[in-house]
Amino acid sequence: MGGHLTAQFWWKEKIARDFGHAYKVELVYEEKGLQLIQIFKNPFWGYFFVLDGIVQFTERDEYIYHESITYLPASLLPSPPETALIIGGGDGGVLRELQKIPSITSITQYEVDERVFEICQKYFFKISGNYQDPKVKFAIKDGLEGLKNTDSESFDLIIVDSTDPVGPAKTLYTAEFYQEACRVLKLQGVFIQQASLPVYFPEIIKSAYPLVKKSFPVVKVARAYVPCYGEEIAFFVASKEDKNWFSPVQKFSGKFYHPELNPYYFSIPETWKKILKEAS
Ligand code: AG3
Repeated sequence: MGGHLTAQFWWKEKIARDFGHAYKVELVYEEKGLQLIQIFKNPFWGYFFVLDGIVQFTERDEYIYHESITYLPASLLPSPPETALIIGGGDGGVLRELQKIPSITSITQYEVDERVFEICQKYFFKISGNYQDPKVKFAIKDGLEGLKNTDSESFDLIIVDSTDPVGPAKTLYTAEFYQEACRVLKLQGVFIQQASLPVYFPEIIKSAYPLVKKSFPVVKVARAYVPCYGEEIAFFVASKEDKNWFSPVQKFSGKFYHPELNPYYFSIPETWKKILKEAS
């Protein structure tokens, strides 16, 4: 019989001093390196992946996040995307979605934490794209370092799929990073970066928003509800020219995303507008 002795306990992502988002779990794997990596198993969410105490994705709803961060920026391009850069994304979820886009000819990826990549390939191979694909150039590298060694106007899409700016991801929310990202973005390209959960962690979006705005001519804030985060997640969507935000030029459809959702992503509540106003 498949009986096992792993103990169940309540694990929580700490949100505030007096509040956490709790899951009843079994610990599947844990390792402390560049980041604390934890994999838990929960009957409702399936296996889920945690970095430095922050939930990154669950098997049950990762497609909502990965489709959003891929198709939303891709939908805004005047012609089908060919070249893409992923920064972070070591679980391979963004890669998987990009590989479904037939026009893509080249995908470059910089992931800073080799162990995130290796462990996800082992435990989450089902959600990962294919790293053997000859279109994929993958390197273990800090995203900012990677950008510095990249020619100007190289990419149609830049997708920054990192954890919140607490550990090694801090360099991805700096003025220098945004300047470099803007430099390597094609004139008609689109940049997207997850900006955490504004209702829970407004200080993240407040400190980064002015820096994004300083580097990119056009900056929008988008939102998506990814249930396992317990709150709406924000994205910075930035470009060098204005876009038709509500009516996408490129039409993609996934399990969650479809073109008519663009007005939803780009409509933010007054409370978020206030946060953005306080930021500038
Ligand atoms: N990265 C964004 C997770 C951040 C969520 N923040 C939080 N739970 N406080 C997801 C990586 C998936 N490829």
